[in-house]
Amino acid sequence: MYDIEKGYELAKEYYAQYGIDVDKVLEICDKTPISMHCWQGDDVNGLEKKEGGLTGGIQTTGNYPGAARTGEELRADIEKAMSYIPGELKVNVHANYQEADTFVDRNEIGPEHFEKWANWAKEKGIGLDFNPTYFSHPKAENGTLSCSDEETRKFWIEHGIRCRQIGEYFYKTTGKPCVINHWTPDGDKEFPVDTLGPRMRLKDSYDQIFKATENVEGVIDGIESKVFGIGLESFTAGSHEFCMGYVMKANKDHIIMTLDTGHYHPTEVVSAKLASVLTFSNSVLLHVSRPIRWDSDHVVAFDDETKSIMEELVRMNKLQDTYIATDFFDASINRIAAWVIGLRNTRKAMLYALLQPVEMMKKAEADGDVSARLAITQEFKAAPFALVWDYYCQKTNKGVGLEWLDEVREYEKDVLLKR
Ligand code: RNT
Ligand code: ZN
Repeated sequence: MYDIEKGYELAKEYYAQYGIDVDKVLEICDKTPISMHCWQGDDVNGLEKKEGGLTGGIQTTGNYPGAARTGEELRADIEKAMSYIPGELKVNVHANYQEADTFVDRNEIGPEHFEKWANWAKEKGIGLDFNPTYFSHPKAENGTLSCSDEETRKFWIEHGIRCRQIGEYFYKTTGKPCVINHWTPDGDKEFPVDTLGPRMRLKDSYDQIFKATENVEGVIDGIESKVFGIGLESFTAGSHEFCMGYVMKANKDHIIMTLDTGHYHPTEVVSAKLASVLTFSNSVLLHVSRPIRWDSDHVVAFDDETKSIMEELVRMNKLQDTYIATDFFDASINRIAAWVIGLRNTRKAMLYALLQPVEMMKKAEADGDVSARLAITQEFKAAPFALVWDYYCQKTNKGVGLEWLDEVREYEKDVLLKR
């Protein structure tokens, strides 16, 4: 290993030339929470005692061995991954990760079925986020919150209500606000004749869920849109316009938009949407993912779009008002490595964005000096950022460079392959 301290000192000098205080940047980066999704660990299968696989127009591909089969295994894997991810983390649980002794249906779940998660999080001093599961269930086959069958719709409304109550339980147990993401796959393979009816029902369902739980505390609600799902290619009830309309009309601080990086047409990017949404809303929930040609949910990369999103948040001074969560599921590689790579890349992009002379760039722009603006933004693409990243990983004891990889391989041999 090279002299990391020495590298850091040099990098500090480099950044100081531009008025950047690297120690301060590291503090901000370290304290900004990222919510780590639990579902990478078992390919979104969940822990319910029931048959039936993943539905809802999402898909994991690959059959790498070692997926977690129980809550204990999943939490152990999450802890293992967390030991290589610097910065504050929360864990994001889905409703189908309930741990009742026998099967409890979605309209009957309650805090008692999530005690193991809550106690574990409390013990570790981390916050929990939550998600209703409006998929992988026989009653979700013809839609959920937008379903024309009133009995079915009622079932799912009850599920949403219970999820907000569980969110409050997480808040009360951990002392940290619980961010709930509401996503329904509801849609159609073919073009429906009635496109308004499902939306009116979806709106009414959300209204009912929020009305019935208006007194819950410590919960923030993201409404997630999507362009299409597999088998639901022609129509999505919860489209971008629908969700944006819902959030803006609700005009409540706790109801915000969820922007998933895989949920738009291939040439659209979330980074370009943030400022417009934040003009009308104080906050936003991000699902950081990596779409390859479609919403494929590849492991987050240290790519241009992830960096652009973080740059936007830093430049708008909105990093602290944004809930950042990851959402990917790759079953073709070691699942712990998937978490570590994806979460480290998300954090890395945040640090990269923070290590830029934003005031200097803004001044150039305000002065109309467009040449300087371009020169500065380009210069920083090759700044000695990796020296700061390595130091940060060392300081937080999360493994420098590829150190974590051998340890994850050991864990695979000792634990995962024995499952
Ligand atoms: C699906 C959405 C949603 C899910 C999770 C598992 O397209 O992105 O957020 O990935 O609920
Ligand atoms: Zn998502």
